[in-house]
Formats: sequence, structure tokens, C-alpha cells
Amino acid sequence: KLADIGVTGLAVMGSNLARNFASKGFVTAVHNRTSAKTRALIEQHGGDGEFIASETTADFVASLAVPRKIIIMVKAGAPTDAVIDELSALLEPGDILVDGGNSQFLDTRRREETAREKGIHFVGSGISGGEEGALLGPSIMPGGSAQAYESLGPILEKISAHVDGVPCCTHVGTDGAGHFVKMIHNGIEYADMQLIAEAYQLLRTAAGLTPVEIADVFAEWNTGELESFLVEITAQVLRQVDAETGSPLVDVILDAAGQKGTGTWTVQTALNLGVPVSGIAEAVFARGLSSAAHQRAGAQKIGLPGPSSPWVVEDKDAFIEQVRLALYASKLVAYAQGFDVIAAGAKEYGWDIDNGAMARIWRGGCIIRAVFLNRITEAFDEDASLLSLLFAPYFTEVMTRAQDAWRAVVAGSALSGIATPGFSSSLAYYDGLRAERLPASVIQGQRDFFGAHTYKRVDKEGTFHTLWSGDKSEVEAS
Ligand code: NBP
Repeated sequence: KLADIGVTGLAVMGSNLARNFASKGFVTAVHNRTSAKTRALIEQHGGDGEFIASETTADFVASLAVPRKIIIMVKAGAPTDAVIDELSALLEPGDILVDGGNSQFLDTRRREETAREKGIHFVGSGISGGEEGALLGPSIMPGGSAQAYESLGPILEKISAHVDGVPCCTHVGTDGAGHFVKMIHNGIEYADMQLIAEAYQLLRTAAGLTPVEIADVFAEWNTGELESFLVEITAQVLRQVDAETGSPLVDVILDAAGQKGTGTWTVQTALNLGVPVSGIAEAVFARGLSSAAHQRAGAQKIGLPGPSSPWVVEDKDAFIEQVRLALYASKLVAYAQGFDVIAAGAKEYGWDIDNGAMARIWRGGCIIRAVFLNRITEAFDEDASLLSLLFAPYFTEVMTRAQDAWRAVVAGSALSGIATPGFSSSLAYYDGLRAERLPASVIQGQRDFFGAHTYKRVDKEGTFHTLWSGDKSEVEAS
């Protein structure tokens, strides 16, 4: 008997994914560089389904039915290249090689091109949901050729998360499109987490709520339009008491946020594409600031001045509602910006990405799963060429309803010295987007002054330059 699918790389993600395949009835070939891990998987979980374990790469390849379908789940970067090289030498035209790791989409484009020259279908696939998702149903974002998806897709759809019976997996687009969309997903995740953390900070500092009280607030929010995995788990984190000290765990955890780099990739990519992603960028920068231990200690030491009076919230219930609305509005901005990068990436790299379908496959399995993704899908289904998510009537209504609260929260945090980079920058983006006139005309004037960079006029066609160091008359630039 030959295997339907193979997984190489059996650390937490790979072994859970292999168990997921096997438990869904697929004969699953498994392999790992260090074969002790392969043996451990079979010993501990061999009963999950039908596995074919191999110690060598050659045996692993030989154990698969043709066309072979292999998922690589090893560390992104050089290890992934090494595994691709080793496997490619053993594969035949028509075989499908999937990279399920967190690879940079430009690496995926390069690898796909090389594989294509050998007739091998290379599929860079985003997989989200961490170890639990891999085992029970992740959100899967496969790129690569449509032809590869025809035979690979049904297998991936079967092991993916399902919401309302719909799989959280769809063909995203060619070559690196899957890893691109996974990267944006992670960027949005950064923003979402930062915004929830800012909401916590406001409730704690301005309203004086305890972590457990804030957990109750989040649990309540999780029954409404903010219902999402991240809000739900934040409530659980806030409820946790440290066994050693008896303090809320959140007070014992060092306030220095780590990162693995996918948020940075999103921002770098957006910068390259010229798309503002302030919400995501601020989230990445906020993690950076949190980890700048020496500078933060230095600021404490010299006592950098803050405002003289703290924020005294009178009506706590009203304030909680304001923070909820500020969170919702800021979150929408982060998603709108994320989808803007997807649109710009699709244009730049020639992908045909269905934004509504992306929101649909993020509804389950992944970290940013949330009820309001349904509304995003509906918005793009209604108008696939939506210029901004914020222009969809449903979301415009949210902004109408939320903006006063959002402004009050941002103003209050500025006056009382509570850092809310996510809330504040999202509001600034929103007001910039709305503005009929922006001070960019001043910038164009400055650029023309010092660099003769020219400008366009509102009242006629053409490109112009003012002779700033001459008689200050305007000339038409060629
Ligand atoms: P790791 O990222 O920790 O990678 C460990 C695996 O890579 C082991 O199987 C190891 O084999 C293998 N490996 C390495 Br390292 N170098 C190798 C080489 N030169 N040749 C062959 N194999 C090599 O595992 P993970 O945390 O399970 O993640 C796997 C992938 O999934 C990564 O790309 C990760 O970014 C991505 N991902 C992870 C999560 C998550 O929540 N952890 C979520 C989504 C995506 P060995 O056993 O012989 O050392």
C-alpha cells in the first residue's frame, strides 16, 4: 500500500499535521531528519490512523503514491532549502511539494520557479493555528498552481478547520500567494493583539479595574461583535493566578513582547509596495519598545516627565463601552490596511486573490478567527473591487457608531499619558483617509523647493516647478 500524503519534519507542527491526516483516513507517510522523532510519533500516536514511517528520504519518497504529495514542515530558511533540494532530486515531474512552514513569500516564488523548471509543482502554503490547529484543523492558505490544487486541495480541505461546514482552506493564488496571505494574516494578528493589550491597559489604568474584572469585560465582549479567539484567550490569560506569588499572572510576566519576524515582514512588504499599514507597524514597534529594556530602565531612572494628573474615569460602564468601540474601530482599520496590502501584492505579483475568500478561510483554525470575518466576506462578496474595507456600508456604520468613543479614548490616553499607539495611529489613518485635503501639498512644495521635485496642480494638467531661488515664477516641467 502506498501513502496518500507524506509529511517530513516531525517537530510539533509536522507531527500534529501528520496525525490530523491519518485520523482523517489518509495513509500518511512520515519522515524526520532525526529518526528518533519518527519512531516517537509512531510509538505514541501510531493508533491515530495508518502511517508509513521511513528512516531515509529515499524510502520516504518511495512510500508515496504517484503523483507524490509531500508536505515539508521544517524550520523556515536554509533548512527548508536543504530539504527541498534533497527531495527534488528524488521526485518526478507531476509530483507536488508543499512547504507548510512560515517561509517568506519571495523565497517561495524563487523555489516555485526552480521546481517548475523540473516539472514539479511547488506549493507554498500558509498554515495557521499553532500546534492545536495543526492537529484539530488549521486554516490553510495554499499557493502554487491551480493544477496542483486540483489533487492536493481536497486533502487539505478535509484536514482544515470548518466553519458552518465550509473548509478554512482555498487556493489563494499562484507561486508565493499563499505565503503572502499568511504573512498578512500574521501582521493583522500583531495588530489585533496590540489593540486588545491597549484596551486592557486603559481598563486597568484609567478605570482601575483588576485583571479578573477585565477578564469579565473581555468575556462579555466575546459574546458580541468582538467575538474572537484572541479576545477569548485574553480573558483566560487575565484570570490566571500565579501559583508561586498568588498575584495575577499578568503582573508577574515580564512586559517584553517577543516576535519571530512575520510582523516585520508584513511591514517591510507594505513599505516596498507603498501601502500604509500603520496599525500593524505600530504593533511591531510597540513590541520593539517593550523589549528595549535598557532604554525603558533609563527612562525610569531619570523620570521622564508625564502629565501631572491621571485619568479619573467617573462612569466605568460608559468608559468600558467607549474602549470597546475604540477597539472595534481600530481593529477594522488594521484589517482594512491588511487587505490593502493583499490587493497591492496581488497587483504587483500578478495574483488573482479573492479577498472575501481569504476572510472566509480565516474564520476558523487560525489565531485571528473572529465572528466579524463573516461581515468582511459579505462586504467583498457584494463588491469585490471595494477600494477600502471601511467603505462597505456595514463597516461605515460601525465607524459612525464608534468614532466619538474612539476619539474620546485616544484624547484621554494622550492627556493622561497612557501609550495607545494602535488606537491613536488607527484614528490618525482614518482621519487622513477621510480628509478632503491633506497637508501633502505642503510636502510637495517643500520637495519642489529643495530638490526641484516638481508638483501637479489641482486646476490643470501638467507638471510644474517654481523657480524658488529665482524670480519665484512657475514653469511647466518637461
Ligand atoms: P521547527 O521550526 O522547530 O523545526 C524543527 C524541524 O526542522 C525538525 O523536524 C528538524 O529536524 C527540522 N530540520 C531542521 Br531545524 N534543519 C533541518 C535540515 N537541515 N534538514 C532537515 N530537517 C531539518 O518546527 P515547528 O515549530 O514544528 O515548525 C515547523 C514549521 O511550521 C516552521 O516553518 C514554522 O515556522 C511553521 N509554523 C509553526 C507554527 C507553530 O505554532 N509552531 C505555526 C505555524 C507555522 P530534526 O528533528 O532532525 O532536528
